[in-house]
Amino acid sequence: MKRRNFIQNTALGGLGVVAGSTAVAGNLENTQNKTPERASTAPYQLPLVIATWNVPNATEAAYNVLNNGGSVLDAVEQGCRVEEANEQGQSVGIGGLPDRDGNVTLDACIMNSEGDYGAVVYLQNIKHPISVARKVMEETPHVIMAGSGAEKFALSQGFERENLLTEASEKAWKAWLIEAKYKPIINIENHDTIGMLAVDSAGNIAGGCTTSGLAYKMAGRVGDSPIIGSGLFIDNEVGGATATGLGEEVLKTVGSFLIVELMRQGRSPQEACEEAIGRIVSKNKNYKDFQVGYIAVNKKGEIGYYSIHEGFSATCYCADQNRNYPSPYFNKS
Ligand code: SD4
Repeated sequence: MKRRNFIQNTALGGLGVVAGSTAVAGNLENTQNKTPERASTAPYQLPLVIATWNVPNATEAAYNVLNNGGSVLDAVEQGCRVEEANEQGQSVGIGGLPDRDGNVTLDACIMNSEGDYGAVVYLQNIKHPISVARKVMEETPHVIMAGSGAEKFALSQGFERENLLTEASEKAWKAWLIEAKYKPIINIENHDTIGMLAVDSAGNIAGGCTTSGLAYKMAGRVGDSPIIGSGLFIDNEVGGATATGLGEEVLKTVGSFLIVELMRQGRSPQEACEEAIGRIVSKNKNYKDFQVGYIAVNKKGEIGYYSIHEGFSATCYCADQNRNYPSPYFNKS
């Protein structure tokens, strides 16, 4: 299903708020009936890579790094770079849809197995924010750099300045300007922000998350993706989680940290993702208007993925198979 259709279908649905673990479990069952292509809930053999949306080239690049003896950190960086460089992807890196003033502004973060973290927010003119985030982590005493300072730092590290607004994205923005509806449009294509988690054969975990954020956002807006604990969190003793969708809702519930902490308390990655989505929908009667999707992995190689609405998917390079799985979801109406 194209994500544009997904949004329309969502808007047409008459929804009632359903909260609580029984309702969530029931919905998962229904989804499984509709979508037999479900990843195993049993632990996968390590190494593995899992990412948000249908991004087989990215998971393959990451898996190849692991297979060649590279680190989990290199794996997620290389995987994320594939989507950042893909001009067709209109929600990450070059080709990303701009804010409503026509500026492409990028957010990204990366976290290693030692608990170190680096991020850039509101970065312009640099195609690979995930790599700049890594430089922030490794080459500075800071964890987050923003805007023109982040750009200046990137240039000092040898990154090149380039125009990230492609013809296609400029055209889409100009069409949007005709009505210029203030409301952010999410889920406007069939893949989006990439959040990626990698686990090596020793069980070490790293993650990355990179996005151009919501299309036509207000200038200056920053989402969840670069914020530790919201768009991404890794605890090498437990597991990792990452998010996609309406960042404001992920931020308000500190979703990725929540998932990791739930796994620490004994929940499976699947149960933890469902609980984190349950936390959002039970607090927000407008959940029919936005999408959030989570993926998670634990140290044993169990994976989980769950979203509010149909249309989200996860790509897993697990057990030597690189496959995309439609996500089970909460809203069935
Ligand atoms: C944000 N979470 O900036 C990102 C956007 C996204 O699917 O993931 N869209 O809020």
